[in-house]
Amino acid sequence: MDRETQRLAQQTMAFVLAGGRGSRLYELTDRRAKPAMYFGGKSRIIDFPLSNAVNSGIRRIGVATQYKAHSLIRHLQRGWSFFRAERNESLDILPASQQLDNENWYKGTADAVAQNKDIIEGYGPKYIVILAGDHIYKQDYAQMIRHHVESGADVTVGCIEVPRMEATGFGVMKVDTEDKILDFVEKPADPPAMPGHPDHALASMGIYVFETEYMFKLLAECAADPDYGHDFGGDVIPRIVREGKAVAHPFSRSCVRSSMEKKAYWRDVGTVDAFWQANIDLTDFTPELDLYDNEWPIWTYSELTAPAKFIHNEEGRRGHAVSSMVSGGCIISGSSLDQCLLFTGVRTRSFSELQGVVALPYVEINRNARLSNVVIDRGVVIPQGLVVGEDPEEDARRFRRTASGTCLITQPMIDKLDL
Ligand code: ADQ
Ligand code: ADP
Repeated sequence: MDRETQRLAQQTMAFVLAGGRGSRLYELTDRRAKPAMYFGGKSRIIDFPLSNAVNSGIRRIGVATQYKAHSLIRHLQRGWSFFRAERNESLDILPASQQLDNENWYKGTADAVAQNKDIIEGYGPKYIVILAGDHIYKQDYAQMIRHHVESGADVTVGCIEVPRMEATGFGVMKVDTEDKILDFVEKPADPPAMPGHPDHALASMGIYVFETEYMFKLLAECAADPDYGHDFGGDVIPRIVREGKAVAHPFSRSCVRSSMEKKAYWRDVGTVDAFWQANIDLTDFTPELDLYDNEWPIWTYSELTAPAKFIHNEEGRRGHAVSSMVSGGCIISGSSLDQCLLFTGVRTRSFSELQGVVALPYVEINRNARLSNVVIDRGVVIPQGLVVGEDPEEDARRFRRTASGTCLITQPMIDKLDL
């Protein structure tokens, strides 16, 4: 990174929106916010935008929390407390309920920023980059801030090409040859295609760069509108597109790739299927996302654990795993694992056979279990002999089974089984 780009990052505050529930993860986000959801064996989703910010040279970060924020806040306190005031660094956790002058929770993403005006302005950042706390990707925000400054835009919106029919859940834009946004529609039922690419649409990643002063002036103007919905995608960005200069920043311009990664990687792991798939994909021979890239580390809090251990049981049955990722503190005893991803402290006991299992921390899998294509919530105890993945109807009765056949297993579902 050259000095000028570095300087821009130093003048920037990152504001991470981490208040959303992520309702399509069902029971996985009943008690925790989506940004606190686990990913990749050691991390939580929010570690990705936060690591991107730190690796981009941004040293001031605010995280707006709202929905079920307890485990998210605990994670931030344990893993993200290395910021030092004397080096002009800070990470502020900004829960909605703590704003004294307003008894409401954040009314939307733009309101989450507006309600923290004093705190943000107190740090005096020239630029602000607004981030969502719920996507998996590696991006150098400093490059995006530089693009913003060079183009003279009022706002710069991170964007990515997605299959057109998947774009119904995004803000979708039309741009000119200079990347100026000509039109922006939030979550269109029939997303407009990209010129020359009838099957693709240009979607907003929900990442925005502004000059701080301009943004607060604009948010105050928006608040005067009786129809204001307090949302960046729904209100603020369309208004700038109409009245000012909004520029699209293609993700490919600032995504970070290791020598192993062939394509730019960006995932919304917002459904049980997408979550299972993205985690299982990490076990591929050459995965699309390289978590072993020391040049762009994903910082996190991880418990101190003993190394993972693989043992024969007393009957001489080997505990072994192939094409799998096994975190610290796991003990694989006399069981076989193929294409599995185990988070910290998982125990698997003799004669269990696991294929395509994503087990969150401290799951216990007892003897003779046979599981395939499952996500198991933290701390669940799988009873002896449980079979999942062989009888779709039975699975659908007992667990949350998706249309493509992945089962989500939680402790209350296990407790209800008649075994
Ligand atoms: P959505 O996916 O609908 O669209 P939204 O619900 O606005 O996203 O949430 C964006 C981020 O803000 C998420 O990280 C969420 O956790 C957080 N959040 C939501 N409500 C919050 C609140 N009240 N307080 C604090 N944080 C909150 C947006 C844009 C689209 C864009 C997609 C990309 O509106 O244009 O395409 O993101 O995913
Ligand atoms: P994490 O996201 O770290 O896995 P947990 O799943 O342990 O967190 O818990 C998420 C949230 O739910 C925390 O606020 C925790 O205190 C709360 N919690 C955990 N277990 C229970 C329970 N059995 N009943 C009610 N709340 C719980």
